[in-house]
Amino acid sequence: MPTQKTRQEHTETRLADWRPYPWKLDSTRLAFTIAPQATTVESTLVFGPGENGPGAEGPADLVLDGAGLNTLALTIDGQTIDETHVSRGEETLTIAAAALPPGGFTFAARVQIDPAANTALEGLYLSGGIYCTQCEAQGFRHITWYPDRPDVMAPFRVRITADQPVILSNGNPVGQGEGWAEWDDPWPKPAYLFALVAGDLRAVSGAFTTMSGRKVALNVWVRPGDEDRAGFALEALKKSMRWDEQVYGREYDLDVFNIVAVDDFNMGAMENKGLNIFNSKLVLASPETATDTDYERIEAVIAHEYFHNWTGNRITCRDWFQLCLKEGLTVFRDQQFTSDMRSAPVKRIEDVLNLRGRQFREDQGPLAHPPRPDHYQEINNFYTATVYEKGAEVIGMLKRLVGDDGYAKALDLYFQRHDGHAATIEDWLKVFEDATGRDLSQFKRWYVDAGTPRLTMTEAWDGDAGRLTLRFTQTTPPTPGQPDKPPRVIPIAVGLISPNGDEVLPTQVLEMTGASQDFTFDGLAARPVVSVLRGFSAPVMLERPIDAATQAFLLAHDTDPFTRWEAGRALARDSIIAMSQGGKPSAEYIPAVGRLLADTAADPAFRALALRLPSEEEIATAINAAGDVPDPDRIHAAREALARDIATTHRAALEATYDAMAVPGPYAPDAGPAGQRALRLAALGLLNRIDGGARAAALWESAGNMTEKQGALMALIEADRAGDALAQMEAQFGANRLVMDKWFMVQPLAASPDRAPEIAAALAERPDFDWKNPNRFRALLGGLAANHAGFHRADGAGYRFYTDWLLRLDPVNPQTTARLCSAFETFRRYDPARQALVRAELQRLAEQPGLSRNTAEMVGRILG
Ligand code: 0A1
Ligand code: ZN
Repeated sequence: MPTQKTRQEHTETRLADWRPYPWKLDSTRLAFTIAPQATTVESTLVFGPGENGPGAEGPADLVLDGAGLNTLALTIDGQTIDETHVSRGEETLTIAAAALPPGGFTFAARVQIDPAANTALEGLYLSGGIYCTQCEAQGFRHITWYPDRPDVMAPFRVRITADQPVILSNGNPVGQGEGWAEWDDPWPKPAYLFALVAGDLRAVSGAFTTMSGRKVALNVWVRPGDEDRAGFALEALKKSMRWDEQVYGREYDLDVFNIVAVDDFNMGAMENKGLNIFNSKLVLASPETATDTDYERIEAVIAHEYFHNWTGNRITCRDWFQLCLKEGLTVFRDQQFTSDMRSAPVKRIEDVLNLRGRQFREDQGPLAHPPRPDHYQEINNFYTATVYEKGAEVIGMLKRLVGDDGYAKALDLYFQRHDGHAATIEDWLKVFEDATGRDLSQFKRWYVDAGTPRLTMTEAWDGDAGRLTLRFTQTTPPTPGQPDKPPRVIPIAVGLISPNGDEVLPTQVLEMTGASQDFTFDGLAARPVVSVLRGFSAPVMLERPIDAATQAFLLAHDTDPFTRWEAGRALARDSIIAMSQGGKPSAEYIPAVGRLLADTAADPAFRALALRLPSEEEIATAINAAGDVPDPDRIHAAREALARDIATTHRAALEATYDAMAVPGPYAPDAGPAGQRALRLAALGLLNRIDGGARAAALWESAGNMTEKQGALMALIEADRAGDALAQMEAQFGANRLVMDKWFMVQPLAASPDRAPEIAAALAERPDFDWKNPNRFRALLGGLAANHAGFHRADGAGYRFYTDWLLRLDPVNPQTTARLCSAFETFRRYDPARQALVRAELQRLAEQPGLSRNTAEMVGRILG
């Protein structure tokens, strides 16, 4: 009987199967003739013998990737290829070795593609009349036949004919005329970094002189009419270029750097060589349309994409399993940049909140995977918080372990050794080993093991000897496919504080390597309070027996801003958990909030973070981690009750804070005034619980910027009196897509849970719910999913609505559909009735005929 292959065997790609490409691609020439339904692509690829291919291992076939191409011609050295030498797979074309001169040959193809029909937004597509491309991870195969893998790198020369005023590609412009342009990119690159843009665009331009004195032309390309919202992005680009020179010694390497904003984009932005393409929400900003958070994110993403020029483009990834090589490092670099531009402690707290909210959640559920996975079905499903944010945390730990000098030496060696190549995590760790002499074999576990370690700390105090012993124990729960986890290297930053509040031991990094390990501190006059995991020195969950009074002490006295904030957070979290389980808030918490409000010397941005209550999602996560079943309705009620208690107790101080934090004068998106606005809105959020929305209504009327407008609007929705404000916003901004995305998002997000799914459903009926636009789709569905009690409503209305729309989007845009499936990744935390409801929805997805590979993989993994 023939053996039947399982579906999984058919579709899974494994790291262990990677082999070098047998041919060397010396150059790539492309000629595009652009038309909406029939764009012609002519490609000329010059191949030479590969280092590991013909000669070394004998003659090799030429395997090219392609998907959805209408192939018009295929030649080798100008001769049509005999069909007997060609075989076709699902997404491949194989030309037999017998048809290939072993010393090298030129492969040429002519294909036709249909950008207007491309709703998946992979390859060449149209966004609001602008032709643009998205080729990471495997979009280039939708453009033409090619070795679409990151380790095949070549210089590109591209000629584009299009009836469009602006025509762009990678590299430097080498010629242009009426309806055509030619671009040359001398830096060898893989296909995923290719880009093309053609359309009616306007540039907001500037210039940058590099450290060696070369002048670079900078352009931010936007649609006519959007020019006045592109200046901030341009300035952020200049700051990024300077920072990368000053901090990493990295200089830009072309004559021009172009950024293009498009409205239809599956992700945030893309680092195509010399031609970054951005989701317009990460470029366009004005005080009236963008919030402080938007401005900070634009600055960070502009930096992120620019930094990829070295960490991603000049040094790329050998294969997609190494994705965190470029993404973890580039996130780490953009985090460093933001810390330097703004407040480092505030940035660290924000990053930890994001990590815990998205990555810890991922690590605790069925989608858990290591930063470097070793198998996948659909690579686009691995652009995850684990690859990006945990990938960055791992680099932060490495830097903590080897020190700043060791890190700088290792990075210099990395750029020197791997420039122009496609590298691996092994290469990355080797430069650290070679530069510092350390053995990183145990450290590598962070890259290859999934799951968040649980770190337990207990204390033993010997008063006679003046000795404190800290015992740490680590365990990592099983994750899919990885039942047992050996111990990891964990850098644990510790400080000791004397009972009078003075620091007796400044921060020290303890290096834990065993499953259980003791660290001793001698010569102590009195038992100190331990401040542990300072700066969040490792991405672990820390458990320690600690009473509320000690937490309050740390909130008052800790010199490390992260652990200080964390102490207050723990008090708030424990209070809400206790209340949701029928108990009372910690007696320490509400007085501690009073002290925080009185501490006017502290940075407003820090105080805003400390004042903000943990989200319902965070509470559910904590209840689940403690082995209990979270009840979304009770969590919601408890959080509301605590907010009301705080507002009632501290009304006067909150009002004073609200008034004091008004920012006079014109709007500036800088960290200082943004922090004041954040604190003001945090105070408003609490007061809103007891003033019936009066203050929010007044702020809505007076606010001159979107930060305060959106804050007021959310508060008005929570107070159930937002009707007029929503109508005004629609009247004023109905034609502005980005502002209307906010309008669609805040309504299901801030609505009372008992109405959120119905509100989302009503919004989905509107003609301006342009659901094929990923931003609009994510605004509405993401807004609902972020309303914890609303999404998880016991009758399953949230789950049903959400699934109905995933089913509708999947055939149109599989990538965005698959990403949004992660809303269900936590379903096993909840009670059996909710679990059954989610399971039924996931089943409904799984059984949909023709479900995309992207979504099928996500649903399959979540169902387990
Ligand atoms: N490399 C980009 C993110 C990105 C990834 C995939 C995309 O399409 C599937 C698009 C963009 C970054 O890290 O910014
Ligand atoms: Zn990136």
